[in-house]
This record gives sequence, C-alpha cells and structure tokens, in this order.
Amino acid sequence: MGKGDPVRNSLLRKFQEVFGRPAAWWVQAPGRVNLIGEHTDYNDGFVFPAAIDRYIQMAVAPRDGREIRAYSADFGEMSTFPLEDPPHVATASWSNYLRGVAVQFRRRGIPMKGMDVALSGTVPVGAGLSSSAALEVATAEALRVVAGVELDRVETALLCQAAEREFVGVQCGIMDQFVSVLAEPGTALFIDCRDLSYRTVPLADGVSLVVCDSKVQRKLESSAYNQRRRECEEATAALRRVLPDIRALRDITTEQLETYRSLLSDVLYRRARHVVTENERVLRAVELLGRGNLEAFGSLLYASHMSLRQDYEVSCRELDVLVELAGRVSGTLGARMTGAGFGGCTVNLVRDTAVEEFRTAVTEGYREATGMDCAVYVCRPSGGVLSERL
Ligand code: NG1
Repeated sequence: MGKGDPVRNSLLRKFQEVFGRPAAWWVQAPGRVNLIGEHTDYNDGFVFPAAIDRYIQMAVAPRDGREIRAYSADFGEMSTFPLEDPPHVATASWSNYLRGVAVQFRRRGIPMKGMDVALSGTVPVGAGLSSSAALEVATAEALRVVAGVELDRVETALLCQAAEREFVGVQCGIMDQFVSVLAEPGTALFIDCRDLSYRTVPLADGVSLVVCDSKVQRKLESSAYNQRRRECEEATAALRRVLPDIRALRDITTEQLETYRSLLSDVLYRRARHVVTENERVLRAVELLGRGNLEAFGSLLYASHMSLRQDYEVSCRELDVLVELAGRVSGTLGARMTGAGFGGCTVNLVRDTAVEEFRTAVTEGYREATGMDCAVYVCRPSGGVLSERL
C-alpha cells in the first residue's frame, strides 16, 4: 500500500483522469487462501485461512448527492447507481458487489454519503482467492470512511456476507469476508464458524503460501457441493438418534463416530469422518503453527488432501497431480486442494528458498501429465482491510 506502489499510483492517476479531481481516500482489502479446514464451515466447524498480498484497491472521494459513481480500471467501465435501493445489474457485473453492500448499509441504518470510486484488483478473478469478498469489504470500508462512521469489524464481515448472499445470490459462508476484514500481517486466522470467535497465529518467516490454479473449471461443483451438504445433514440426523444433543457434525468426536458407525451407510460414514477428522486437524494445525512446527503442520495439509480425496470425494485427477508434484520438491512442507474441489486450486506451504524450483517442477510436471498449463501465485500472509486519508 506504500506510496511507491505502481498499482496505487496508476489508480490514483486514473481517478483524477476519470473524475477530474484528486481522490481523498485510499482503501485496500485482501483476497485469501484457506490453509486447512475444508467443508467444515457449513458443519459449524473450524477454518484456518490467511489473507494474501493480492488486493482490491480503491481510490475514493465523497461527492454531493445520493449516488455512487464507480469506475473499474480493469474493465474500463463506469457504473453509476443510487445509494438507496440500487437495482441489480442483470449480467454478472463487478458492480453488483458494491450495490449489495450499499443495500446492507441501508438495511442496518448505517449512514452513507455519495462517493466516486476508481477500483482495480490484483486478486486473480475466478481462481478461488475470494476477489468478490475483497471487493465487498473494500466497498464497506470506502462507504464507512466517506460517511465518517465507526463499524464493528465482525459486523462489517457479516454485512458483506449478507451482500453476497442476498444481492449477488451466492450462499457463501463467513470465512472469506471475515478474513478480509480481520486478518493481521504475517498471520493466519483461526475461525470457529459456530460462534465466530477467532484468533491470529503467526506464520513463520521464510515460507511462502503458493497457490496453484489447475485451470480446471469447477463444473460439477454446485450440484456435488449441495449433495455433500445434504449428506452431512443426513449423517447428523442419524447420529442424533443416539446423541440427541448434537447440532452438527462439529459436535461429534472420532470415538463417537466409530462407536455408532453402524448407524451410517458407508458413504455417510466417510463424509462424516472427513468432517470430524478435518476439524481435529485444524485444531492441531493451529497449535503446531503456534509452536513453529512447520513440518508437522505441513503433514496435516497432506492428510487433509487425502481425506478430501478418499472420504469426501471432492478432488479430481488434476488436483491430485498438483499435490503429488508439489510433494516431490524437497522444500515443500505441505500441499492440498483448497476450496470446494472438483477443480480450482491447491495451496502449498513452500520454503522461500525452494519457490523457484517448485514453480518450475510443478508447471512442467503438470503440463506433461495433463497437457494443460497451471498458474502459480506466490503469496505472503497479509493484513486485513486498510484505509488511508490522502
Ligand atoms: P470456494 O470453493 O472457495 O468458493 C466453497 C464454499 C465455502 C466452503 C468451501 C469448502 C461457497 C461460496 N463457498 O468455497 O463456504 O464450504 O467451498 O470448504 O459456496
């Protein structure tokens, strides 16, 4: 976010060019990658994401009147809409994320003022790195600073999640918006998805978070995702007959699952086993990272991948290839698929000294095995949303 940042300088120039005056505020919100805790959020479980140093950035200034004029430098497109009841734009437009956040401000009675915004992003779009959450969080921060109001940080994340669910129409969990607001530099963020308690855990120096995009479109994703959610509910319902107090798979221990295994079909048992063991892995991962034990932390990433692959059955050949290639590089501490699965990305913990070797080995190996090119993003754990008066 420093003054020498070329993205920042070019966006500030763009603002001046488009709106004919200088910006008054600078806002940036990060994308994220989930280190461990997959398919746990909708089971009231634990997740452990980190914000990454890829951002949605905004140059902002207040304007008279009850309108937002937003210019996307990436799309070369202007979108103007009223603060009160902005209509939904039919096409899947970046502008809907801004509109959705304005709707939530209004609904919650948070004061708003008109503003001009020029925005651009370094979060790869469609790569599973949550550019949409970053866009929502940046918008909320821009609206907040322009109106000069205080907003609780957890409330901000919830408001942005509501914007995505209600206006954009994606039934997302809270993780993405939460980490984009609350992350702190150099750390990962442990989140309990039931009560939204959280804590930061420092990520040791000398390691990078490397994201590999398989470039496999997640075609099966939504039907299979919904099916997995249903299976978790069915498993919970079956176990509730003998454990009446449980509300979600979060409330089951491995011992209980083994004891009552006969109540579940093989598929439901394996789905439940993934969720139960994944929650345990997250808790251990948080503890191990806290103690700086990167090797043991990394093995949990591999274990998570195996569980997602065999028990939850949401991996695919290309993701398995990426994880296997990563594991052959000696400086890789851990690797696994991240996100819903059936394509998308892997997350890898790689020693800084091995990053170039990793890039070459994985890119070439992937091309050889699949005939496709993957994208490799080397990331650092970043802080959450920031704003600066210019
Ligand atoms: P991705 O694939 O990152 O969008 C999806 C869900 C998450 C979570 C993960 C699996 C949406 C919008 N997001 O994440 O809430 O359930 O799968 O851990 O559906």
